[in-house]
Amino acid sequence: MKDQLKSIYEEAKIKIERASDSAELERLFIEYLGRKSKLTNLLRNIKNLPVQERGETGNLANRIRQAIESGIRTRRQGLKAPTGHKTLIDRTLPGIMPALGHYHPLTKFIRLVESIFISMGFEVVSGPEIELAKYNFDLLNIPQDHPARDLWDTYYIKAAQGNKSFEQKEQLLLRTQTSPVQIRAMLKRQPPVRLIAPGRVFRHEATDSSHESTFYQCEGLVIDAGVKVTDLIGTLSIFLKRIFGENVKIRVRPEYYPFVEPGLDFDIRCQLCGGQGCSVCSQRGWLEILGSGLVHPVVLKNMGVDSKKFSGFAFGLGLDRLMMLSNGVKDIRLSYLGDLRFLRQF
Ligand code: FA5
Repeated sequence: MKDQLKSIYEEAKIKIERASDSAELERLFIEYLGRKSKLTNLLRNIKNLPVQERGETGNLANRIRQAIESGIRTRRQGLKAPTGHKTLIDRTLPGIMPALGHYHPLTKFIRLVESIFISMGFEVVSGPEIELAKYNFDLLNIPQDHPARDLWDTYYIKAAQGNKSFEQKEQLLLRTQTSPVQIRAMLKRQPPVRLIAPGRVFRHEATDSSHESTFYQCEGLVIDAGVKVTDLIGTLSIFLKRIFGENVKIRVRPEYYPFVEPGLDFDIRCQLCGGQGCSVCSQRGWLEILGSGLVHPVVLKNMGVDSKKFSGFAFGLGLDRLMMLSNGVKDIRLSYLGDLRFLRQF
């Protein structure tokens, strides 16, 4: 609809510039702003758009309506102005509308995810992308030299040789997951806690249609008295239904993560191939979208939480994959190419 709106504006602008008398302008007024005009028709249809598109499209339509109206008004005055002297600048021409940008599809999707969790009583927190190994691994129950570190292909950061201004005392890395935010957040909080932490993560991985080396995750953490696996499954099922609708097909299966016990992976029926199998779901018909589980007692202790009084669940959503499934995007890499032909579709 945005493209239609823009082309109506471009067409009207040219016709208004070329109008030779007031009668022609009156006719253009009816053609572009009248009750039966294409623009008014589009304005009426905005209510049928998906909720997340309505605001932005409505805003654009109203701005175009105002620009056409003011173009006709300015031109009318120009036609009435006394003639007889030449000017180098034609002040009666309608202004040029600046190109309108919009948020990246991932940004829009992250805001949608945040709004759903906020409506369930979660707070939104953030953590650093350059992280200390102790938060990314050690305090998450992954000691140095433990084979579980191999689950994540990590970019480590070394101080430049001979750089005296930067003395590296602790091991730095680009965080491989948003899980370290769990620990950082709990250093300043006491249960009960309900939080999410969306953000960028980095892995030294070969890319394909569902894997990137830089991508977005959203961590979730709930700690309270008596939190159970059923609370975890219930919360995430509500979230996924809010994104994909009531009929979404979810599959929960056991998985190992050192910082939870038990650990669970959530898969979603691939919305791109309807479960038939495609390159995005590696011909499986299901796509893994998140890891989760009940917070391990060792991690609760590292957070300063008494595991005899409290329990909790945590999860890490793959935001890129969810955005792809929700928008029918067939390759994760499209999000990071900066190709306007892709971006303009959102
Ligand atoms: C983790 O990163 C765990 N921190 C998740 C977790 C949090 C488990 C809390 C338990 C408790 P994993 O490596 O599976 O797990 O990544 C989580 C999600 O990120 C995956 O389900 C997937 O949707 C997404 N993901 C993983 N690797 C990539 C990648 N290379 N490109 C795009 N998305 C990815």
